[in-house]
Amino acid sequence: MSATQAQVKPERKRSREIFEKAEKVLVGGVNSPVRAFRSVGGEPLIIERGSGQYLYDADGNPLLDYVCSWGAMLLGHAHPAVTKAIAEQAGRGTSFGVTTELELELATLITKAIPFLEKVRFVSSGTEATMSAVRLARGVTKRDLIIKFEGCYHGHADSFLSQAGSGLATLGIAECPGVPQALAALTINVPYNDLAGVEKVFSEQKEKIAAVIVEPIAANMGVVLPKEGFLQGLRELTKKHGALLIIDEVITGFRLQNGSAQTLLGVQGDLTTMGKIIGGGVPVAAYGGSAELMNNVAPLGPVYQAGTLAGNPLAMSAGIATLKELAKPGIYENIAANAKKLVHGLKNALAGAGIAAQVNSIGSLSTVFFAPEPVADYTGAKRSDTKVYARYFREMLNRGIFLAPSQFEAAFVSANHTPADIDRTIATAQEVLKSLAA
Ligand code: HOZ
Repeated sequence: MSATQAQVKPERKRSREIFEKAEKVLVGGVNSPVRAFRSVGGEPLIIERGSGQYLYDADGNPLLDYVCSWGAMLLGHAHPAVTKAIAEQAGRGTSFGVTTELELELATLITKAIPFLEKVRFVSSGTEATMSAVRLARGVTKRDLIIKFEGCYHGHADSFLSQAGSGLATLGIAECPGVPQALAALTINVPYNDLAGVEKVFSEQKEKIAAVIVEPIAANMGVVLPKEGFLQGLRELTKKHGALLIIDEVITGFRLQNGSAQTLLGVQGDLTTMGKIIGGGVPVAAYGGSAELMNNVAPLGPVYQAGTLAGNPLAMSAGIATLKELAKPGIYENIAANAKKLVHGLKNALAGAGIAAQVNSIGSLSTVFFAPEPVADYTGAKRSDTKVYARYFREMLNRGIFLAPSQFEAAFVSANHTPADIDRTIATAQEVLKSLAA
């Protein structure tokens, strides 16, 4: 029996009991559908605590975590500096509903790292950030239509719930009931990487398009990279037609380097949305852009947006501690080296098992698609064999490795994952993939 086989099927009696009780009082036993493991099967996890790169379930089983709270925990769980900052702030008060210097500090860290963001507004979730950015774009351009891309996910605001990635892709919800038809009609979907498709929409709709919203690296249909020239083409088309370009960096902000993915990819949006990492695991998100644009937001302008807990001091403290850690030399290089080793190992493991698959990746983000052809858009992502992904997920989980519980999400490597963790993951994947191919 190998080392990885020895850990097969850990006992999760207490977790099961908690989940069964949770199902009675929480919808589906969860507070976000992706946690319900519906597309991969098996029992949803109940987590008791996290430390570094590990989660520990309610039965005490350790899990090497590649979900990292859907990307928020780039520094791993319970990072000492982040924990200390939160604890100290908790002792001073958790919410005032009035401005603190902490908001200035986090805004300064963000605008210094991403100089084309002159002003930001903090909100509490990625959904709020993208929804507010679209409202601002509509308010400024006095136009109603938006273009988004199939398989991209920008949170759960009404405008974004058609042909969306993440949980909607996972559950196969193409159009969401409850979104008024009149509102849904204002969102035009185009395949990711299809610049000609965007051009066509602009030529048909001329001056009606307020904004194009895009993930600079799609990570909610699994990881899909932008083709060369795609983002630059969006930049040119939006400029030419007087629309705004909203770059949704809720996943990519501060992920690939200490700042924006836009800088790496050679594009600059009019508005940028961020979340996850900038809150260090506490609810923080933001949208920002030039002062000229952002000054249209209330109280300086008429585009209204507000929140009792926006800029919350606990959340700001966690964000500040996180961004200070991320500014230290070598962090991103280390994460990227481990992530590269993982991707290389997974490709070899897939080839060794004789499984035709694609491993899309950049920096700490990656997805294994069980598809023989390259995946460059949502149609390609949906060609992946999700039943095989589900078995792969379950067998890895049985061996203590927690991957995204859906084909249409990314795996995240954190600053805590070590070369030894990566070696163990690859060895486990080799074993699992061989068994899947058998
Ligand atoms: N925001 C994440 C996107 N992949 C999913 C988290 C959730 O829906 O709970």
